[in-house]
Amino acid sequence: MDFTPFIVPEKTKAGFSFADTPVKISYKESEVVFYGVPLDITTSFGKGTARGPEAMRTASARQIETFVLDEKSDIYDCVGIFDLGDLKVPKSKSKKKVFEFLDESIPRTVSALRAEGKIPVMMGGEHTLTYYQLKALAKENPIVIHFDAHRDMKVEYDGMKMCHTTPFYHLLEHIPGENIIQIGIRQADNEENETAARSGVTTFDAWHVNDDIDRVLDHLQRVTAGKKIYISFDIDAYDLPYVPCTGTPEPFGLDPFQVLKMFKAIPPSARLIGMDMVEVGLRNDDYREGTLATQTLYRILARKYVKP
Ligand SMILES: [Mn+2]
Repeated sequence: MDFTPFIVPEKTKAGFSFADTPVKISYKESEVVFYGVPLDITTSFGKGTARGPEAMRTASARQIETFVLDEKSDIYDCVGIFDLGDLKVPKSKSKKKVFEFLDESIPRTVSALRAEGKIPVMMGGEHTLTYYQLKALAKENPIVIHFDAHRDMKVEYDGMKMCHTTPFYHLLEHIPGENIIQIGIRQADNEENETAARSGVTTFDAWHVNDDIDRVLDHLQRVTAGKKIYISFDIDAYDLPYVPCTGTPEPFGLDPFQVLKMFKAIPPSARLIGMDMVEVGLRNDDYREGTLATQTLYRILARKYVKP
């Protein structure tokens, strides 16, 4: 594993590893490997997601117990967590140069982690980043569970092919639409809806979840049994009052109990091969989103499908 493209957690803005503990576990002992990408160059409305990794590291290291009360177990008894730190994204004015760097460094990191049997967890940063991580995992043929208020399936936006509203359109070149489940959707344009329908993407919009969650749970249980899975979680899948810092919050969203039910519907026979938590913001020392993002990640990490 090449550690050089990363700033070690102690030298990041937070100054801590994710879920920091007094006795650190080594990379070798770990099963789940976190890394941050503090990228915020194409977001169109609210800024602040460059501080997402900082929000999650600080909340997890300083505020949140590693004991997960509803699981009656410590997160470290569930999985070994190691944090690589933040990817050193070049400070270039050219978005093209930055994306070329990401397109090379993220797949290389993810492939190296998978070759060593690790589960990569990316802390964003804007949702654009999911494209680079998930593209590298496409050959493992995962079922992709995408929690978001938005489809992120625009062909381009503001003249940009790669940006925070387009990753899932471009991922359709690498992942069959039939293997993608979008949950919590409540904003998209008609073209995105048509792209999703034409590609065979399964959609449970926020009203589906609110009106009949059992149907969603049945589906998740059925299609993920015995399969490799990837979870992409945009924090704005949660309802607007839960997410005071993210760039594009939306009403009619999910609540944490609904999200937990969905994580629990995925059976132990599924196997997580990677995940990301993106669009988390930090403003005015408001760690509510960092806390919610961390607690969401803990609820996934406590599940049996997180064993390598
Ligand atoms: Mn979103």
